[in-house]
Parts: sequence; C-alpha cells; structure tokens
Amino acid sequence: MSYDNILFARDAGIARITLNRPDRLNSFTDAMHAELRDALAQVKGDASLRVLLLTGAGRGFCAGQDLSEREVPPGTEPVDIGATIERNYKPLVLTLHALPMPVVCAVNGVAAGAGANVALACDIVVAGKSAIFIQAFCRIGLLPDAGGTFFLPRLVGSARAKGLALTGDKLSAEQAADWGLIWKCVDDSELSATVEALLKQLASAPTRALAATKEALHAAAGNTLKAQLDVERDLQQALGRSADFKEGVAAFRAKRPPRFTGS
Ligand code: T3D
Repeated sequence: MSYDNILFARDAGIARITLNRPDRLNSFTDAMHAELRDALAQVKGDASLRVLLLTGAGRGFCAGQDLSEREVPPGTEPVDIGATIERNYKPLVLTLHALPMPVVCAVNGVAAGAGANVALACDIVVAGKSAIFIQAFCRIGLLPDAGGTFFLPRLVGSARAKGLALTGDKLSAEQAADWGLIWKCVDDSELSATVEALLKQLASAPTRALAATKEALHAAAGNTLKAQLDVERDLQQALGRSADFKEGVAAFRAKRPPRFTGS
C-alpha cells in the first residue's frame, strides 16, 4: 500500500510513523486510518522492530477527527460515529496499547480530541514545550473517545480528568508533565534529540522483557494483588528462559555492557 497521509519508515530496529497532513494539523481521516492500520500491521509482523515512534508533521501533532468528514448537508442523516469508532479509533488504540514493543509518542505541537488520546495510548510520551493537550470533544458536543475516559483518570486522577474533559481547556505540555499525564516535556529545540536518544536506548533494550513489562502493567489495572503476582510469575518464568536474560546476567558477571538482541 502506498501512503498519502502518513510517512512510514523502518531502520535499525526502529519504526517511525508520522501523521502527515500538516495543513489540517494531521487530523484523522478515513484514508489516514486505513494507512495507519496497514503500517501497524507491518510493524506487528516485523520481528526486527524493537520500538515504534509516532509523531506529527509540521506545527501540530494531531487535531483529532477531521471534522470536514462529519459535516452533513441539511436533511441528511449524520455519519454513524459509533461505526467509525469501531472501524478506526478502537483498533488504533488497542493496537498501540498491545504492541509487543515500546511505543514512543513525540508530541510536536497541539494534540486535540482523539489526537490527544491516541498520544496517551502510547507508552512514553515526550512533548515539546509549545505543545498543548485539549480534550476538545465537549466543545463540539461529544465525549472523550479514543480511550480518553480510560486513560485520563488513570493517569491524572478523577478530579483532573473531569476538569480537562468537562471544560475542554488547553493544558500546556509543562503542566501535563507536572500532572503525570505524559513522561516528559522538553524545550522544542531539544525534542528531536531527546526522542532520538530514547529510541536508540529502547532499540537496544531487551525487547521481550519490555513487552512483558507492558503486558504486566496493563494487566494490573484490573487485577487483585494475588492475580497480579501470578501474572508476574508467569511472564518472568518465560523471560527467565530468554536469550536476553542469559546475556544480561553474563554481561553483569563479566562487568561489560550487555548486547541484547531482543530475543
Ligand atoms: O467522528 C468520529 O469518528 C468520532 C471521533 C471523534 C474524535 C475527535 O477527535 S472529535 C474532536 C475533533 N477535533 C476538534 O474538535 C479540534 C478542532 N480543532 C481546533 O480546535 C483547533 O484547530 C486547534 C485548537 C486544534 C488548533 O488551533 P490553531 O488556532 O492552532 O489552528 P487552526 O487555525 O484552528 O487550524 C489550522 C487549520 O487546520 C485550519 O484550516 P484553515 O483555516 O487553515 O483552512 C483548521 O480548520 C484545520 N483544522 C484543525 N483541526 C481540524 C481542522 N480541520 C479539520 N478537522 C479538524 N479537527
């Protein structure tokens, strides 16, 4: 499939997806979603990949759903957005969440509506200082989708989640980092270097261990302590047989840096 709405590149264990409709602040269209599905299927099927980057082209990260696709002439039925969520947003969020590798989101500018919540579905979010997060849904008569009602209270607590979702107020990247909504806020001029260093680090990490860490942390949300200890035991048992664990121990014993292969 050729891509008109995203850029997709793979190199040295790193996959990069760039939302690429800068004149529309990279807002999501049906066509962009189809391309994202295709690219993410390739990421999932490529065992050489060890980290994924999601970012946006131009001055914004993503302004959510392209609202020009939601305008209807008078007298006609509105678009069934339950169906578009099922087709587009639900698989996107579930795929990013479950991908067996870290997903880094570089928020290079405004992240609004589903654009904000798709960022929150990623594992590590780094934003430039000029970026802002907006739960824009209430401004147009909707509720936070793309996982917003799931991620927001878990990340920042109920009071802040409600404040953000019910007002649609802008949240600066600095405040987002202070609140724990995202991992880090850096000067715009440092965003690229910070993200590249992180990608390099994660691409040479023990990928299976990071995937299992994601899986365990996600499972914890719905587990009792006893059930979670079982999850940890089972995942750790499998990691205990991995080549990377063997290498990690050998490198520690030999007082040298480990060379993880992701296997
Ligand atoms: O529908 C379903 O399937 C359900 C799922 C819904 C998910 C959602 O995401 S609903 C929420 C949709 N998003 C929004 O409501 C945000 C709309 N955008 C804005 O509020 C503002 O654009 C921003 C606050 C994000 C940025 O403001 P600003 O002043 O920096 O930029 P701007 O001038 O508003 O936007 C630049 C251009 O992008 C502009 O086009 P123009 O005038 O230069 O021709 C603007 O119309 C366009 N644009 C921005 N956001 C969208 C968009 N075009 C279409 N859809 C957008 N969401």
